[in-house]
Amino acid sequence: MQDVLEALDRHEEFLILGHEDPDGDCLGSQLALSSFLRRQGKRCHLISKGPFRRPEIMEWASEFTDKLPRPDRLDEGSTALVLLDCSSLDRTGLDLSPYGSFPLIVIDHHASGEGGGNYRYVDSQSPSTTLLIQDIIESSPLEMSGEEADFIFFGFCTDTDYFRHIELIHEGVFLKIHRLMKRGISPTDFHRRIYAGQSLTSRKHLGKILERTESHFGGRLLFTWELKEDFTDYDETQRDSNTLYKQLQSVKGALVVILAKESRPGELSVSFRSSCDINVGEIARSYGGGGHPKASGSTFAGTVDEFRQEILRKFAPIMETYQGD
Ligand SMILES: [Mn+2]
Repeated sequence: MQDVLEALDRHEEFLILGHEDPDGDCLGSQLALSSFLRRQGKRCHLISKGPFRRPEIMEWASEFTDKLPRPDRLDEGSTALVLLDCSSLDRTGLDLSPYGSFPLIVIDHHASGEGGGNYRYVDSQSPSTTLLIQDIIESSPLEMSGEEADFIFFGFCTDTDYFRHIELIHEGVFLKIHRLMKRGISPTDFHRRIYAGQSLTSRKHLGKILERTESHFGGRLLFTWELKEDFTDYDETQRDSNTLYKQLQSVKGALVVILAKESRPGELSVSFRSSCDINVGEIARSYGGGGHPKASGSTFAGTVDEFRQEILRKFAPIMETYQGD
Protein backbone atom coordinates (compact mmCIF):
# COMPACT_ATOMS: atom_id res chain seq x y z
CA MET A 1 0.00 0.00 0.00
CA GLN A 2 2.92 2.33 0.70
CA ASP A 3 3.68 3.05 -2.97
CA VAL A 4 -0.01 3.80 -3.59
CA LEU A 5 -0.01 6.28 -0.70
CA GLU A 6 3.10 7.94 -2.06
CA ALA A 7 1.64 8.13 -5.57
CA LEU A 8 -1.57 9.71 -4.22
CA ASP A 9 0.54 12.14 -2.24
CA ARG A 10 2.79 13.09 -5.13
CA HIS A 11 0.07 13.87 -7.70
CA GLU A 12 -2.30 16.81 -7.72
CA GLU A 13 -4.97 15.83 -10.23
CA PHE A 14 -6.75 12.51 -10.63
CA LEU A 15 -9.10 10.77 -13.03
CA ILE A 16 -11.07 8.57 -10.63
CA LEU A 17 -12.37 5.61 -12.63
CA GLY A 18 -14.48 2.51 -11.93
CA HIS A 19 -16.08 -0.30 -13.89
CA GLU A 20 -19.06 0.24 -16.16
CA ASP A 21 -22.51 -0.66 -14.85
CA PRO A 22 -21.27 0.43 -11.41
CA ASP A 23 -22.48 -0.90 -8.08
CA GLY A 24 -22.42 0.70 -4.64
CA ASP A 25 -18.91 -0.52 -3.89
CA CYS A 26 -17.50 0.96 -7.07
CA LEU A 27 -19.20 4.35 -6.69
CA GLY A 28 -18.68 4.42 -2.91
CA SER A 29 -14.93 3.91 -3.46
CA GLN A 30 -14.80 6.64 -6.09
CA LEU A 31 -16.74 9.09 -3.93
CA ALA A 32 -14.85 8.36 -0.68
CA LEU A 33 -11.44 8.60 -2.32
CA SER A 34 -12.22 11.80 -4.21
CA SER A 35 -13.61 13.42 -1.05
CA PHE A 36 -10.41 12.52 0.80
CA LEU A 37 -8.19 13.86 -1.99
CA ARG A 38 -10.21 17.05 -2.47
CA ARG A 39 -9.90 17.81 1.23
CA GLN A 40 -6.16 17.98 0.56
CA GLY A 41 -6.71 20.54 -2.18
CA LYS A 42 -6.29 18.06 -5.02
CA ARG A 43 -8.42 17.99 -8.16
CA CYS A 44 -10.54 14.94 -8.99
CA HIS A 45 -12.59 14.03 -12.05
CA LEU A 46 -15.26 11.49 -11.10
CA ILE A 47 -15.70 9.38 -14.20
CA SER A 48 -18.16 6.57 -14.88
CA LYS A 49 -19.60 5.14 -18.05
CA GLY A 50 -22.82 4.21 -16.17
CA PRO A 51 -25.55 3.15 -16.62
CA PHE A 52 -26.79 4.01 -13.14
CA ARG A 53 -29.56 1.45 -13.14
CA ARG A 54 -29.48 0.23 -9.54
CA PRO A 55 -32.03 2.21 -7.49
CA GLU A 56 -29.73 2.58 -4.46
CA ILE A 57 -27.03 4.40 -6.46
CA MET A 58 -29.16 6.68 -8.65
CA GLU A 59 -28.88 9.66 -6.30
CA TRP A 60 -25.16 9.86 -7.08
CA ALA A 61 -25.39 9.71 -10.86
CA SER A 62 -25.15 13.49 -11.21
CA GLU A 63 -21.71 13.51 -9.51
CA PHE A 64 -20.23 11.51 -12.39
CA THR A 65 -19.44 12.17 -16.01
CA ASP A 66 -18.47 9.93 -18.90
CA LYS A 67 -16.69 12.83 -20.62
CA LEU A 68 -12.98 12.54 -20.15
CA PRO A 69 -10.87 15.71 -19.76
CA ARG A 70 -8.69 16.39 -22.80
CA PRO A 71 -5.31 14.75 -22.22
CA ASP A 72 -3.43 17.79 -23.57
CA ARG A 73 -5.06 19.91 -20.85
CA LEU A 74 -3.64 17.68 -18.12
CA ASP A 75 -0.21 18.18 -16.65
CA GLU A 76 1.95 15.11 -17.34
CA GLY A 77 3.95 15.31 -14.15
CA SER A 78 1.14 15.82 -11.66
CA THR A 79 -1.82 13.85 -13.06
CA ALA A 80 -2.61 10.19 -12.40
CA LEU A 81 -5.39 7.73 -13.21
CA VAL A 82 -6.98 5.80 -10.35
CA LEU A 83 -8.93 2.63 -11.18
CA LEU A 84 -11.24 1.28 -8.48
CA ASP A 85 -13.09 -2.01 -7.94
CA CYS A 86 -11.57 -3.62 -11.06
CA SER A 87 -8.04 -4.15 -12.34
CA SER A 88 -8.19 -3.53 -16.05
CA LEU A 89 -8.97 -0.28 -17.87
CA ASP A 90 -11.15 -2.23 -20.36
CA ARG A 91 -13.67 -2.69 -17.58
CA THR A 92 -14.39 1.05 -17.56
CA GLY A 93 -16.05 0.72 -20.96
CA LEU A 94 -14.23 3.94 -21.97
CA ASP A 95 -11.44 4.55 -24.43
CA LEU A 96 -8.49 5.47 -22.24
CA SER A 97 -5.80 4.88 -24.85
CA PRO A 98 -4.95 8.63 -25.07
CA TYR A 99 -3.99 8.52 -21.38
CA GLY A 100 -1.32 5.85 -21.69
CA SER A 101 1.46 8.18 -20.56
CA PHE A 102 -0.16 8.89 -17.16
CA PRO A 103 0.60 6.60 -14.23
CA LEU A 104 -2.16 4.19 -13.23
CA ILE A 105 -3.04 3.43 -9.59
CA VAL A 106 -5.21 0.32 -9.06
CA ILE A 107 -7.18 -0.31 -5.87
CA ASP A 108 -9.28 -3.50 -6.01
CA HIS A 109 -10.46 -6.56 -4.12
CA HIS A 110 -11.08 -8.93 -7.02
CA ALA A 111 -8.91 -12.00 -7.32
CA SER A 112 -8.74 -12.04 -11.10
CA GLY A 113 -5.48 -12.55 -12.93
CA GLU A 114 -5.44 -9.02 -14.38
CA GLY A 115 -2.39 -7.27 -13.04
CA GLY A 116 -2.47 -3.80 -14.56
CA GLY A 117 -1.30 -0.59 -12.99
CA ASN A 118 1.95 1.12 -11.98
CA TYR A 119 0.91 1.21 -8.34
CA ARG A 120 -1.38 -1.44 -6.91
CA TYR A 121 -3.24 -1.97 -3.69
CA VAL A 122 -5.12 -5.20 -4.39
CA ASP A 123 -6.40 -7.41 -1.59
CA SER A 124 -8.76 -10.21 -2.57
CA GLN A 125 -9.48 -10.87 1.10
CA SER A 126 -11.19 -7.54 1.58
CA PRO A 127 -14.99 -7.83 1.40
CA SER A 128 -15.21 -4.52 -0.48
CA THR A 129 -13.01 -2.00 -2.27
CA THR A 130 -14.34 0.72 0.03
CA LEU A 131 -12.65 -0.98 3.02
CA LEU A 132 -9.34 -0.60 1.15
CA ILE A 133 -10.10 3.12 0.76
CA GLN A 134 -10.65 3.10 4.52
CA ASP A 135 -7.08 1.74 4.96
CA ILE A 136 -5.77 4.58 2.80
CA ILE A 137 -7.64 7.30 4.67
CA GLU A 138 -6.75 5.81 8.04
CA SER A 139 -3.08 5.82 7.26
CA SER A 140 -3.20 9.59 6.76
CA PRO A 141 -3.03 12.13 9.59
CA LEU A 142 -6.26 13.61 8.18
CA GLU A 143 -9.32 12.37 10.11
CA MET A 144 -11.94 10.53 8.06
CA SER A 145 -15.03 12.67 7.41
CA GLY A 146 -18.53 11.43 8.24
CA GLU A 147 -19.43 11.48 4.56
CA GLU A 148 -16.44 9.31 3.67
CA ALA A 149 -17.41 6.83 6.42
CA ASP A 150 -20.87 6.76 4.86
CA PHE A 151 -19.59 5.94 1.37
CA ILE A 152 -17.26 3.28 2.76
CA PHE A 153 -19.97 1.54 4.74
CA PHE A 154 -22.34 1.73 1.78
CA GLY A 155 -19.87 -0.13 -0.46
CA PHE A 156 -19.31 -2.73 2.23
CA CYS A 157 -23.08 -3.29 2.55
CA THR A 158 -23.48 -3.63 -1.21
CA ASP A 159 -20.78 -6.24 -1.65
CA THR A 160 -21.61 -8.32 1.43
CA ASP A 161 -25.38 -8.05 0.92
CA TYR A 162 -25.61 -6.39 4.29
CA PHE A 163 -23.22 -8.57 6.32
CA ARG A 164 -24.50 -11.82 4.78
CA HIS A 165 -21.29 -12.75 2.96
CA ILE A 166 -18.51 -12.48 5.49
CA GLU A 167 -16.02 -15.26 6.04
CA LEU A 168 -13.06 -15.82 8.31
CA ILE A 169 -10.71 -14.63 5.56
CA HIS A 170 -12.18 -11.14 5.96
CA GLU A 171 -10.10 -10.65 9.04
CA GLY A 172 -10.51 -7.48 11.07
CA VAL A 173 -13.67 -6.48 9.26
CA PHE A 174 -15.72 -5.84 12.40
CA LEU A 175 -12.99 -3.64 13.85
CA LYS A 176 -13.13 -1.57 10.70
CA ILE A 177 -16.92 -1.30 10.92
CA HIS A 178 -16.54 -0.33 14.56
CA ARG A 179 -14.27 2.55 13.57
CA LEU A 180 -16.78 3.66 10.90
CA MET A 181 -19.51 3.67 13.57
CA LYS A 182 -17.34 5.96 15.65
CA ARG A 183 -17.36 8.31 12.65
CA GLY A 184 -21.13 8.41 12.88
CA ILE A 185 -22.50 5.69 10.59
CA SER A 186 -25.54 3.84 11.85
CA PRO A 187 -26.08 0.32 10.49
CA THR A 188 -29.75 0.60 11.48
CA ASP A 189 -30.33 3.75 9.41
CA PHE A 190 -28.40 2.25 6.54
CA HIS A 191 -30.54 -0.84 6.47
CA ARG A 192 -33.60 1.33 6.10
CA ARG A 193 -31.92 3.45 3.42
CA ILE A 194 -30.90 0.49 1.30
CA TYR A 195 -33.91 -1.78 1.61
CA ALA A 196 -36.84 0.59 2.09
CA GLY A 197 -38.24 2.72 -0.70
CA GLN A 198 -39.65 -0.10 -2.85
CA SER A 199 -42.93 0.52 -4.64
CA LEU A 200 -45.99 -1.56 -3.81
CA THR A 201 -46.20 -2.54 -7.48
CA SER A 202 -42.71 -4.05 -7.28
CA ARG A 203 -43.77 -6.18 -4.26
CA LYS A 204 -46.91 -7.32 -6.12
CA HIS A 205 -44.78 -8.19 -9.12
CA LEU A 206 -42.58 -10.34 -6.88
CA GLY A 207 -45.71 -12.00 -5.52
CA LYS A 208 -46.84 -12.88 -9.02
CA ILE A 209 -43.48 -14.38 -10.01
CA LEU A 210 -43.28 -16.35 -6.74
CA GLU A 211 -46.85 -17.57 -7.24
CA ARG A 212 -46.05 -19.22 -10.55
CA THR A 213 -42.86 -20.93 -9.36
CA GLU A 214 -42.69 -24.60 -10.28
CA SER A 215 -41.03 -27.24 -8.17
CA HIS A 216 -39.12 -29.99 -9.98
CA PHE A 217 -37.07 -33.04 -8.91
CA GLY A 218 -38.77 -33.24 -5.52
CA GLY A 219 -38.26 -29.54 -4.78
CA ARG A 220 -34.56 -29.50 -5.56
CA LEU A 221 -35.00 -27.26 -8.61
CA LEU A 222 -37.31 -24.24 -8.56
CA PHE A 223 -38.20 -22.57 -11.85
CA THR A 224 -40.10 -19.38 -12.58
CA TRP A 225 -40.37 -16.79 -15.35
CA GLU A 226 -41.27 -13.24 -16.32
CA LEU A 227 -42.98 -12.40 -19.61
CA LYS A 228 -43.13 -9.10 -21.49
CA GLU A 229 -46.80 -8.77 -20.52
CA ASP A 230 -45.82 -8.81 -16.81
CA PHE A 231 -44.28 -5.41 -17.38
CA THR A 232 -47.28 -3.59 -18.86
CA ASP A 233 -48.15 -1.84 -15.58
CA TYR A 234 -44.78 -2.33 -13.92
CA ASP A 235 -41.52 -0.67 -14.83
CA GLU A 236 -38.95 -3.27 -15.83
CA THR A 237 -36.07 -1.19 -14.41
CA GLN A 238 -37.52 -1.67 -10.92
CA ARG A 239 -37.11 -5.45 -11.00
CA ASP A 240 -35.75 -6.80 -7.76
CA SER A 241 -34.42 -10.20 -8.76
CA ASN A 242 -32.15 -10.36 -5.71
CA THR A 243 -35.13 -10.53 -3.39
CA LEU A 244 -36.75 -13.12 -5.64
CA TYR A 245 -33.66 -15.37 -5.50
CA LYS A 246 -33.36 -14.84 -1.76
CA GLN A 247 -36.97 -15.93 -1.25
CA LEU A 248 -36.68 -18.99 -3.46
CA GLN A 249 -33.25 -20.01 -2.15
CA SER A 250 -34.66 -19.97 1.38
CA VAL A 251 -37.09 -22.77 0.48
CA LYS A 252 -36.17 -25.98 2.27
CA GLY A 253 -34.56 -28.49 -0.07
CA ALA A 254 -34.10 -26.06 -2.97
CA LEU A 255 -30.66 -26.53 -4.52
CA VAL A 256 -31.02 -24.65 -7.80
CA VAL A 257 -33.20 -21.68 -8.67
CA ILE A 258 -33.79 -20.68 -12.28
CA LEU A 259 -35.44 -17.50 -13.53
CA ALA A 260 -36.23 -16.99 -17.22
CA LYS A 261 -37.10 -13.50 -18.37
CA GLU A 262 -38.49 -12.80 -21.81
CA SER A 263 -36.18 -10.13 -23.16
CA ARG A 264 -37.98 -9.99 -26.52
CA PRO A 265 -40.38 -12.38 -28.24
CA GLY A 266 -38.58 -15.68 -28.78
CA GLU A 267 -35.59 -14.77 -26.63
CA LEU A 268 -35.06 -15.36 -22.93
CA SER A 269 -32.50 -14.02 -20.54
CA VAL A 270 -32.01 -16.81 -18.02
CA SER A 271 -30.38 -16.76 -14.59
CA PHE A 272 -29.21 -19.65 -12.46
CA ARG A 273 -28.54 -19.70 -8.72
CA SER A 274 -27.06 -22.65 -6.87
CA SER A 275 -27.07 -23.21 -3.11
CA CYS A 276 -24.94 -26.35 -3.33
CA ASP A 277 -21.89 -27.50 -5.26
CA ILE A 278 -23.77 -27.93 -8.54
CA ASN A 279 -21.82 -25.53 -10.74
CA VAL A 280 -24.35 -23.36 -12.54
CA GLY A 281 -21.51 -21.39 -14.15
CA GLU A 282 -20.83 -24.47 -16.30
CA ILE A 283 -24.52 -24.85 -17.11
CA ALA A 284 -24.72 -21.23 -18.27
CA ARG A 285 -21.56 -21.67 -20.35
CA SER A 286 -23.15 -24.62 -22.13
CA TYR A 287 -25.73 -22.10 -23.43
CA GLY A 288 -23.05 -19.58 -24.38
CA GLY A 289 -23.36 -17.53 -21.17
CA GLY A 290 -21.12 -17.30 -18.14
CA GLY A 291 -20.73 -16.41 -14.49
CA HIS A 292 -19.72 -17.95 -11.19
CA PRO A 293 -20.31 -21.51 -9.84
CA LYS A 294 -23.19 -20.24 -7.70
CA ALA A 295 -24.61 -17.44 -9.88
CA SER A 296 -24.68 -17.31 -13.64
CA GLY A 297 -26.70 -16.27 -16.64
CA SER A 298 -27.21 -16.75 -20.33
CA THR A 299 -29.58 -16.07 -23.16
CA PHE A 300 -31.78 -18.73 -24.71
CA ALA A 301 -33.51 -18.60 -28.07
CA GLY A 302 -37.00 -20.00 -27.58
CA THR A 303 -40.12 -19.82 -25.46
CA VAL A 304 -40.52 -20.50 -21.73
CA ASP A 305 -42.04 -23.91 -22.52
CA GLU A 306 -39.08 -24.82 -24.73
CA PHE A 307 -36.61 -23.64 -22.12
CA ARG A 308 -38.38 -25.56 -19.36
CA GLN A 309 -38.19 -28.75 -21.41
CA GLU A 310 -34.52 -28.09 -22.15
CA ILE A 311 -33.38 -27.46 -18.57
CA LEU A 312 -35.37 -30.37 -17.15
CA ARG A 313 -33.59 -32.61 -19.64
CA LYS A 314 -30.24 -31.03 -18.74
CA PHE A 315 -30.74 -31.26 -14.98
CA ALA A 316 -32.27 -34.78 -14.90
CA PRO A 317 -28.93 -36.66 -14.79
CA ILE A 318 -27.38 -34.06 -12.46
CA MET A 319 -30.25 -34.27 -9.96
CA GLU A 320 -30.38 -38.08 -10.14
CA THR A 321 -26.74 -38.48 -9.25
CA TYR A 322 -26.36 -35.52 -6.88
CA GLN A 323 -25.17 -36.81 -3.52
CA GLY A 324 -25.38 -33.67 -1.37
CA ASP A 325 -28.41 -32.77 0.72
MN1 LIG B 1 -16.56 -4.56 -5.10
